[in-house]
Amino acid sequence: MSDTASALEGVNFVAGRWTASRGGETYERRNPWRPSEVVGEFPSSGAEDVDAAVAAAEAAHPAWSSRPAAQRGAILARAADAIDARVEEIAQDMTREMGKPLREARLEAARAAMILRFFAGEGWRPWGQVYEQSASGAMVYTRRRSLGVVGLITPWNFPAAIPAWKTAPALAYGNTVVLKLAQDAPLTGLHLARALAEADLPEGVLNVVIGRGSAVGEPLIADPRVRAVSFTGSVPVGHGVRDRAASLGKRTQLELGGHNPMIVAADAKLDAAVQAAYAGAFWSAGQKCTATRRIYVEEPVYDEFRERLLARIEHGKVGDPADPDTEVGPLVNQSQFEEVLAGIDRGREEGGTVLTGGERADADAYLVAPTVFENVGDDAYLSCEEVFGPVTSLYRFGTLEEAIERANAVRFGLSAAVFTTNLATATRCVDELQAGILHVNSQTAGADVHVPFGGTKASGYGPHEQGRAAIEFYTEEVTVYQDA
Ligand code: UN1
Repeated sequence: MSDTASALEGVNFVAGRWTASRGGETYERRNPWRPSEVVGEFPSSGAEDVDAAVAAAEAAHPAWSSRPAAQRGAILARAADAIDARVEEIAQDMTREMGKPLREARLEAARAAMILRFFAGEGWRPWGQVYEQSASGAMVYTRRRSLGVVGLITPWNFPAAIPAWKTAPALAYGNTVVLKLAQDAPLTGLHLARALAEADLPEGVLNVVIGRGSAVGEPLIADPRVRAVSFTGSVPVGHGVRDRAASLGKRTQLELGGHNPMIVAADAKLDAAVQAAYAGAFWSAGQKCTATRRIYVEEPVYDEFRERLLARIEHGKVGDPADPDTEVGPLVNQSQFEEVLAGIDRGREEGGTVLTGGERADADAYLVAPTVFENVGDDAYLSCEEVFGPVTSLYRFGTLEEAIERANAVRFGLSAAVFTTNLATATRCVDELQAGILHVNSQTAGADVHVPFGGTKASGYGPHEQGRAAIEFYTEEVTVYQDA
């Protein structure tokens, strides 16, 4: 069905074929650690490619959706095996194309296999509920149906996990897919398509189109054959996607930014809190929508926490992401790098004090040293807006009530963490913190594959992703009154 030998050679995947874009245009992707190194040439696709991909997906839908769900699941399970067999290769490609440190890239590649495996199991789980009709006692039941063709628009920061966690449920529940991969990390996503192709996914069930948002995303959203759009990325782009898709009557799901707080109570285990702050703020160079952007520390332990966090930063390994010991690597590209440096400058201009970092850390790479601010005002830019890099701020607090109020005082609500050994403190935070994902004594980032993932407030829109929650977005529910 497909020529897997060419699967990773910088091509789209349309109707079961690895193919250049129709217009033949390409772009070069460079390694953010050594920007002179070209990782590969990829298609700069356009509306014609989207049209062909959507046509293939639409043609494939009737047969795919009528296949027994367990058989669809079996294909996902085989694709999971194919990914597991290549975790190292996928991780190396991810590191080269978008700079995620290898130690995290390996975990993420393995997580893509876990996601496929979870959704493979959905083929065996219930699709509806049985009731009695009130008047007659005859049966009335619900069942779910696939939507048809779904459009998935994925970011570069989790280039294995996010394409997997949108594609796997879409396919498991019987939809066919057009997946737009991020220009900054197409190779990792092609590995997912390759694994599914090797698992004998019928042609047209998954189609991958690589290119710019305006050239690929827009026609994909506008295409009348596309029933639903799931998007992960920035707030302004996401709102544009939602407004356009909603005006066309489409189902929409957005996973957007965050400005995630961590509260450290005076009774917390400080070493664990410091480790979680470091990991949450700096791993993946802070390029996670779940990264820790604000750390509120209770007055009696503030100085001690600050000292230990700075010591942890001293010992953290920053640099070449291909070195398996590296914890903090480069930012993904020059414009993100410039934006992060501009955010740091703005933090300084508005009165913030840089305790460490705050500057370029390598002559070639888009590397910014882990940066910690203090004395940042609650209304300052850094306290309110997402700077997508290794930048976090420390704040002192007096009472828990005050900490929760300040933690909630942003428009985002993705994740939040509290460190405490006091059950009442933990419970109050769980009750009152405005976030879709709450952590008691663990870092703000991270997502298990089998539980819902998604934010509140400006961080998300539509049903949550992952776990069984994904069925809400990728299916529609029908109610059947069945009389004899
Ligand atoms: C995680 O914290 O492991 O783009 C997942 C993001 C989120 C996913 C975070 N949608 O950063």
